[in-house]
Amino acid sequence: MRSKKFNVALAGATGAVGNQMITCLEERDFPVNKIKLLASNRSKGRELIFRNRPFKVEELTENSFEGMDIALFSAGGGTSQHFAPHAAKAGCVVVDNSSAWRMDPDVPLVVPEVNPHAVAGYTRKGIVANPNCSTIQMVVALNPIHQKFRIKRVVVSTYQAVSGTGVKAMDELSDQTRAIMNFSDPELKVYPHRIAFNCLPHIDVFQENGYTKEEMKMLNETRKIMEDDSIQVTATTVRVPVFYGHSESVNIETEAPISAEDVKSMLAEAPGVELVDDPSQNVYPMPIDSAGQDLTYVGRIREDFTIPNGINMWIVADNIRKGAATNTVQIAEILAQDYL
Ligand code: 25A
Ligand code: L14
Repeated sequence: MRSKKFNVALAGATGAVGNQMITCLEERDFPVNKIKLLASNRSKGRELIFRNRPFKVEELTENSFEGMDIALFSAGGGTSQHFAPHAAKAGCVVVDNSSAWRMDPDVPLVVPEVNPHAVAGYTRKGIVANPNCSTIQMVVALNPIHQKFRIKRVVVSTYQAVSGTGVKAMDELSDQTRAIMNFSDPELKVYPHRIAFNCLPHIDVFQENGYTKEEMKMLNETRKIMEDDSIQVTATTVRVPVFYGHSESVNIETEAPISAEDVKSMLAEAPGVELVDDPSQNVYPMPIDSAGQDLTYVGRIREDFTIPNGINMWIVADNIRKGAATNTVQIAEILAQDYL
């Protein structure tokens, strides 16, 4: 046991992810000496509780990081782009939850169950990136299979919770649901269409190639984390009216012959994974059971009989916990234990 403690800054502390980061630091007993809660000037002065003590939220500025050791960022891409280099310059290592730095070749992109060794690369820019939520839960489940059977291609469709978009989107789903049940007109603020009682095949912005940015992240980030540019991923990402927990229907094709039993026995042992697969008892992963948990749940594992080496499965995790806050704090734990 190391007794060293760290000064920790949270940028975006008042958001859906930032709030959960506070809880994760508490639950995992992260060695915090001082904590500093940062957000935009809208939240300045608000009080948040850490370890039963109130702390005032301060406005995030370029000078917020003097004397801090580790900063966890979840305040959106633009904020990270601007402020992370200021933190790094002050000698404060950043673990960034936004999409801003993920594909920078000088910034490691880390899922602790898959590529913990990559954290070592933090020295190049003083930044480690936390992957996209949909990518994290997919690679936690697929990496053990890839190591043994070589995955050639992945076809994935996601069913993503509104909490990924932040607090405003959770309010939108509740407000619209309430409005519709009261026979009044639902208001549109965050999403371009109604999300209550609907599904939107649209997450993040559309690109010229017809895919959304979220869909392209699932290809590019998977390759970087699994350290294999030969793996193919084609994705359709869909927003569903669920508050917490992303679900994914995943089809894989492997180089080596593979059976459903192979996958079940591997995933039963895999770090960060829980097998939830007993269809005869109506047992399979669901987002409502994943909420508030840190594991990635996998079920409906079966052979794809339309190709030689194919498997279908259903992967579920809490997008705000394992998909964001927990994974970020796990990266910070590696930094604290092995590097700082
Ligand atoms: O660019 P990205 O990476 O794609 O990220 C986009 C958004 O996704 C969320 C996060 O939203 C982010 O803003 N996010 C990021 N990574 C994520 C991940 N891996 C992720 N979600 C899931 N998985 P969020 O709502 O969770 O968090 C927003 C936080 O960021 C703070 N913030 C925003 N701009 C900032 C800033 N902090 C410092 N400087 C800036 N320039 C934001 O603080 C929040 O903590 P806040 O003070 O802006 O909001 C406090 C409360 O006020 C509400 N609110 C937001 N906007 C307004 C507002 N109230 C009034 N008017 C507004 N215009 C918020 O709901 C919040 O409760
Ligand atoms: O981290 O669900 O790249 O709207 C951006 C889209 C987080 C989730 C990221 C959403 C995502 C967000």
